[in-house]
Amino acid sequence: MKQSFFLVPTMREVPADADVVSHQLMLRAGMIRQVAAGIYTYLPLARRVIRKIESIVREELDQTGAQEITMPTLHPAELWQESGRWEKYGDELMRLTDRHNRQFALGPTHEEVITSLIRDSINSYKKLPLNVYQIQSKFRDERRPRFGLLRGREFIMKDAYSFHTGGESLDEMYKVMYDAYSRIFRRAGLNVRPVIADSGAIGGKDTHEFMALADVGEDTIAYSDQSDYAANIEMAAVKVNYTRPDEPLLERELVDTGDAKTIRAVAERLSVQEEKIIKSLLVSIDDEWALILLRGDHELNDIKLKHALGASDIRLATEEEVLEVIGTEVGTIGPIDVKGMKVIADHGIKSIVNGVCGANESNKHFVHVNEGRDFTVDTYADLRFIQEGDPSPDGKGTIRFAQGIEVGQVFKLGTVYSEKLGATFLDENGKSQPMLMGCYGIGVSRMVAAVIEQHHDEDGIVWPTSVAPFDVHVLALNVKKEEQMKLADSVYHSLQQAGLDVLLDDRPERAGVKFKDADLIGLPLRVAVGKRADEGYVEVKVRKTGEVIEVHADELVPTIQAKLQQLAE
Ligand code: 9G3
Repeated sequence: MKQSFFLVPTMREVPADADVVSHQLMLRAGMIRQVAAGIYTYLPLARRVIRKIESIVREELDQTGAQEITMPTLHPAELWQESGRWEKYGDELMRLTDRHNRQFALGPTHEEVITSLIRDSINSYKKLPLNVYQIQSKFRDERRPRFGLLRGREFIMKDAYSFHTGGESLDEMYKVMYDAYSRIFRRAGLNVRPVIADSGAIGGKDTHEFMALADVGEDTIAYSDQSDYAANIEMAAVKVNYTRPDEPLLERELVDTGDAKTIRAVAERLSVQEEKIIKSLLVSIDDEWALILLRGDHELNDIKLKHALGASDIRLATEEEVLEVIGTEVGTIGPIDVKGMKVIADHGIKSIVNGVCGANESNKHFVHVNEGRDFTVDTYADLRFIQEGDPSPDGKGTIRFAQGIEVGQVFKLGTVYSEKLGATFLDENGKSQPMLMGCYGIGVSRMVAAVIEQHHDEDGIVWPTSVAPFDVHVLALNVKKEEQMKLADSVYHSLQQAGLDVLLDDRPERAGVKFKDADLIGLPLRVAVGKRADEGYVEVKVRKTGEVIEVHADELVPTIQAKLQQLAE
């Protein structure tokens, strides 16, 4: 491809509204241009990277026996009404009406479409298991689209759906997909950790997310420093055996704490450790009030609370509700003599002796408070967020945190959709059963940004060879010099003859501009044809290592092939 014709509008300046490196570099390297918030045009360089990622995905999925289809992005509302998700998903589901005033959704995911297709085309156990996938645009009206392709409103996803007669078959498929994902991300040059994840609103149980480690990642991963345990922070279990210090129980006292409302303020006011304070939260759990107790230095993990109680709707009480229900302001509520509600405590409370808690009276706290004597807990559960330094739940090593970009997820859906949409099969005994389902997603366009987050330096992108938009960047440093242009052309053609993708910078620009653009675009190898063209010598630079060597044009192809091979290892 000759750059003088190629649509790659590079930019020198860093765009103001791009906050993360991958977004900045994709704009500056002329890979994308925004049309509207969270909506982008993929220019040729980005299109080439996506095509390489898609072919890795297709290779790995096709060899598992998954079958590629393409489902529509326009979904009739009826399907989403049948599954009950038309109402459930509010503003995030993009909706429109057609000329006959019929309602449609722009597909954020395709459980409804695929399940209705399978319901109408499969009904015998003999035809299962089945795994179908597509690579298709998705639409989700994110409240705050940001970070370029990392969180867009229209994006490319590979989504697969599998159908099974029973759990064993689903478990097998889950592992097959899990392993295929590990291969896909490794081949794409991504450093990815599979983590135990929360199945969220889509139901189903086993779920793993594949996290590309990156500081800009929005998800926090809790991982062990001595095993392969890793979990999304929301799901990381806390396995700590709390022991109550064997101090003598002191007489409970009511003390004035003035306007101290936060844990820190109360700790300072009473000169006690935060670990000795009983944090009390008034929470509505499926419209019933409950008092949640946590140690002062711990935070409530509402996902764990929801799972622990099998609740579907959890929310913190507002200030007004606290005043109305308990009769005092937030920050002075506590479990002593609290009426008409359950007291649910995180295990961490067991480590408190002679602790502090709100007195359910304005500006007052109790000190020397002890569970059992002064208040009782109805239910203990693991309710807190895991913290760095906690022991790993698998008993090996200590928990550390890392940020990750979710680039893939695998779910066991169970029969959540097949029951709602009537996807049943006749088993060996001719009995009708709902199919078990799994679903598996990869953020294809998000992967482009994740690769850049993991592969860049101060000069620009450093593409792994497996997904680079081209293999080699040939620069004719001075297109006015006939011998340089001639040699650049012949080098360009001999590399293409060798089956390589080559970008030839034949623009009438200064050498400095060409070098900067080459570093920005980040192709794995750069061949500069300059002053020594008349002796037949060119300069090869390895983008990743900065290594520069002078090579005679006659040796160039084998040298380039050897370098590409080395980089791919
Ligand atoms: C919606 C909207 C947003 C959504 C969903 C539905 C996320 C939704 C979860 C999934 C689960 C898997 C198949 C491929 C892999 C992921 N955001 N999810 O269901 F209506 Cl507006 O998409 N689906």
